[in-house]
Amino acid sequence: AAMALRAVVLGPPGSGKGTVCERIARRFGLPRLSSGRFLRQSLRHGGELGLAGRAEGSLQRGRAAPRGSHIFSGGKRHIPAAHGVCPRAPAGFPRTLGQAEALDRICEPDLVISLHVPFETLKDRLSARWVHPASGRVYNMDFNPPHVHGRDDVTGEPLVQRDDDRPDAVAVRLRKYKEAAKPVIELYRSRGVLHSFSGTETNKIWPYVYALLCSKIPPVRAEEEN
Ligand code: G5P
Ligand code: MG
Repeated sequence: AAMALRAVVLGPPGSGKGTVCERIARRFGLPRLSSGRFLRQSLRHGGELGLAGRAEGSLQRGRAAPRGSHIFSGGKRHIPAAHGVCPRAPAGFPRTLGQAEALDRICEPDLVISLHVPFETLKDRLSARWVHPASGRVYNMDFNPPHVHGRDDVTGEPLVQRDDDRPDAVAVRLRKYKEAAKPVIELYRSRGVLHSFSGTETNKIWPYVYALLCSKIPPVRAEEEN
């Protein structure tokens, strides 16, 4: 349990950050975080993590949250209580150079996984995505459909589509991501911690991610079918 691996998963909207992190968390027993999920939860709970209310409109239009550092200051207070030490496998964070610098002040990531997926694939995936807001569980009508149409597998509660998964919002999100992520990716490349993975299917990317992680940290669970 003293083994500390601070992995970060970066990638455009729909690239499979959440999916990959979920698998990493399950196989390697690492706590998982998602900055996007933090934001959405905090909006739903009236901004108790210290986020400005105006983040909401931005999220729905597909823009990055205003004053991104607030995500972090919110997360910083929240994470240690929930997860012990510091973020071990956050998805979608850091998204800007400022956030990368803020993360360094807490802990420098020793492994950065960057996902590359063609735009057409991203659009198709996101239009088929359904989520269970309370738990953050994510489904896809083609990839991992729920057992009962439109219902969460665990609670049976209704699934919803995210407002920012509309094609116009996806295009805006992708543009923002590219702009902001470039210097972040360069930073990690220059440190020698960046590992990039390209493909149109998470199941084909995953074995490489899994092998990379196995070289750093022992899995707590054997590799199964996916
Ligand atoms: P989020 O929530 O971090 P995004 O836009 O970065 O949002 P998103 O959309 O959640 O990323 P993902 O996590 O990369 O995508 O992808 P996923 O959910 O695992 O997979 C997408 C879909 O494809 C799912 O339905 C999944 O089942 C399916 N899928 C996966 N693999 C395959 C496959 O191989 N085949 C098929 N057919 N399907 C597959 O952040 C939301 C917003 O919050 C703001 C930003 O505005 C962001 O857009 N935000 C921040 N702003 C500032 N700073 C930050 N740090 C911020 N973090 C978030
Ligand atoms: Mg996600």
